[in-house]
Amino acid sequence: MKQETSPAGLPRQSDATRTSLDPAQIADAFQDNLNYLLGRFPAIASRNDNYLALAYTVRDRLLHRWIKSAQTYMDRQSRTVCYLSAEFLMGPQLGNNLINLGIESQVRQAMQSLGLNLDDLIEHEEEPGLGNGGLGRLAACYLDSLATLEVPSIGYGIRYEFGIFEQKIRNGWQVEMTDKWLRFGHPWEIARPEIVHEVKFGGHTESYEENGAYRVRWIPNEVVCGMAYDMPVPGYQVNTVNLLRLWKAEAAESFDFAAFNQGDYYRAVMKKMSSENITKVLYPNDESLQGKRLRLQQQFFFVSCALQDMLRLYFQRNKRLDLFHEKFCVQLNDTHPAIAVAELMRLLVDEHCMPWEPAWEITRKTFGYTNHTLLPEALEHWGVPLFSSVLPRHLEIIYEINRRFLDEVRLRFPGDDDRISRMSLIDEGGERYVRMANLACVGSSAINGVARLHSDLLKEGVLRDFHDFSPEKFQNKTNGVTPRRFMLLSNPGLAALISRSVGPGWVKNLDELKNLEKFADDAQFCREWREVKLENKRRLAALLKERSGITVNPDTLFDIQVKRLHEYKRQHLNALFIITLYNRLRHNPGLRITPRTFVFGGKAAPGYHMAKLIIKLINSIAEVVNHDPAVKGQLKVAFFPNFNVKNAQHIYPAADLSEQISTAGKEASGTGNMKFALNGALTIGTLDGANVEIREHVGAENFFLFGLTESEVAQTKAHGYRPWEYCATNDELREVIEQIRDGFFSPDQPDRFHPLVNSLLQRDDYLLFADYAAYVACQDRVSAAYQDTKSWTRMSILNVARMGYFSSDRSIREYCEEIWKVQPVTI
Ligand code: NBG
Repeated sequence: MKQETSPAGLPRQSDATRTSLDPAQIADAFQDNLNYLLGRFPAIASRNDNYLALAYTVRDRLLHRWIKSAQTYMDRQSRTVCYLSAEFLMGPQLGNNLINLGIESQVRQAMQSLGLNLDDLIEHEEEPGLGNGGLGRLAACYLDSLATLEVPSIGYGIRYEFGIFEQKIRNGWQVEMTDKWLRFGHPWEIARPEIVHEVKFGGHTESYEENGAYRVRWIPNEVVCGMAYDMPVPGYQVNTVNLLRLWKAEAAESFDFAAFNQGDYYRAVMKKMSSENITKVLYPNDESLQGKRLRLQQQFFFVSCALQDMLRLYFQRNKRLDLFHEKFCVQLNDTHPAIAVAELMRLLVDEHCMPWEPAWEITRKTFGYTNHTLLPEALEHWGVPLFSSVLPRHLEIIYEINRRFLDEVRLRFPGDDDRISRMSLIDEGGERYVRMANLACVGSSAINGVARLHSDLLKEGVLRDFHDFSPEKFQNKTNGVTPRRFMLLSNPGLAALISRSVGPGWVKNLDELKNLEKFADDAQFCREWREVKLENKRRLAALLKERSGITVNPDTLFDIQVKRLHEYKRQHLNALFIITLYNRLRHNPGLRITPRTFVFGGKAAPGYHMAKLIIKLINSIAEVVNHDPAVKGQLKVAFFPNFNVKNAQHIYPAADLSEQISTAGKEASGTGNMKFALNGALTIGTLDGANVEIREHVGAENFFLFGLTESEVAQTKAHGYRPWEYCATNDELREVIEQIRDGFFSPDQPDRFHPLVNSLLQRDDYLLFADYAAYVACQDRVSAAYQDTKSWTRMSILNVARMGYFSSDRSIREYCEEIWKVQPVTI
């Protein structure tokens, strides 16, 4: 990479130590940071000290590109994408930043010269777990692609003090520990005490007249400050470094001076503490948000900070607000930031005195909304009493948006009262609720789902009325993942083999993987392909041993399901199959099967009892199966604790088989499915989410498909689904269910799994029983296919070769062209 000139205004002398990419100078800079930033010297430096010294050294090398990017965007007044998301699962930063800067080998050399091992330091980093799962990780992949495609963009989110809990497994049960990611300092963020916005809460509103116009002022009863913390987001081998700006809540010092001056010092301090609660902790998903005032406060808090920040940036170069939507486009990552629609209206109308109509025009043109779920229970709504007590002015604004909107609906669909009540921003059937998805739809100019099937189902289902009303707003943007983190960084062996064979261009242009097809029958290449996989499996085996105490054999088929625990994802269907295999082995002592290692990983929401019981079931099966000599080493089950981005990077590269077995119509897209396939795993899956498109791309003959389709699921339910009948007519299934019911896997408490068994026998909401026979038959096909090493390797290569479409670069390019209308800006 060429050495850049220093951005104007920075002292030249210090540039070399802070920017040089020469190994000797990197080593000097490292020593400098160890001494002067950390106050340490080599003989006593801990691994954390060394990690921090290196992180600061690398950060310096990002900073001048960062400054240059910001300066360029300001000078050119570039149109900027603002990605609003309550979650960003960024993963560890050091390794990724080295790769994107293209300085890994120089830094490795520098560390070597100091007697340090780079991989050790990379492995030391704990990640900021500021998200639950796919939605937060998607936001992080998208930031990587935006920077790599040189698109001016800012991610706006929340700097939770405690991210997603850390999962421990004790006695087979999930135990949650607080995540203290800030404990040892976070070198990748820069605090911006001078970038602070005030956010109001509660109180009441008053109307007044000004120059003959009707105006409203909001008199809050609480004011909290949002302070910016910035993280640099470098693109891959470009000079662009974009910004992730996370907000932390702080007390507005001046606000409670009244209490303080009266000598009520304690009340003033209490107030400070309660303000700071707003960004204390991330809410785990899959838990009812009913009545969670703090969650609504979080959402409004970060959205208000973000919009005020955009206005601040806008006014640095513009005088009049009417071009705001030309300079900023704002994407709502699910409904969590949907309150932004009302907040932008408030800022424009109340604070900047703009008339309603042009303000509404700007607002609608500014926003796009991405829906990430079809599960009705996940659609956010807030009780009107709670909402009005937190955001009284926004409720008025929403009523006004709604009044005008429903007038339009009435004009188009006269007399259709049912439609009107369905489309209303307020649910009036019984207790009244504000419907956030409806607000997001009405306030956006584009609405998209995250896989083709999901986008189609949105139009036919949850968002049908909005599609009828404005079909032109609806689009699909199939998810993608970044090949930098999920191939180059996490699977260096595979990445090197691919680059040796087809050149390094695939990292930025993933369609070039297509060129691998011609190697699918090349014996030498296939051998190397298998060696890479085996080596990855060995490494995972070592890690599993360390984390779970379980010994697994890398020569067996690694069958992996890692993702959040949820009944719709059907980890328990996988468990039923394991027991089926186990029973076959028990009943037939001479039986030889394709030896398998089943690996699970994933967190259950702390309040989701059934999901936690499924974790206990998996571990209980492991306990029995792993110790039964009858299986003769042909079956192992392991639960990898604390699935997160860092662990994921060790897991995907080691998989032979990827389990994507959700009930059709439930998984919006899935992105783990893409990460597995890009690392050479074959998929066993249903026609759900992005599986449908993955199968089309890799070819039906290279994908293990089973199960009911979405419409068959709907039909089965419509005809009165009777799960117990499936159990009665399938001997293997019946035996499995009876074992679980009778305490075979829980001798210490035989009725432990009754809640699970009863829910399956009586309701089986996710149709495990209906899909069981097809799943087992498909798994038998997998076992047979794995026996033919040559053909399996070929399928694995073809999977990778044909997965180029699922790069987040492709997704982001589509968003840029079809929704955001933004152009790249070269730095
Ligand atoms: C999740 C879906 C996944 C999808 C990710 C990213 C939420 C609300 N949705 O299927 O369940 O891959 O979003 O789009 O977390």
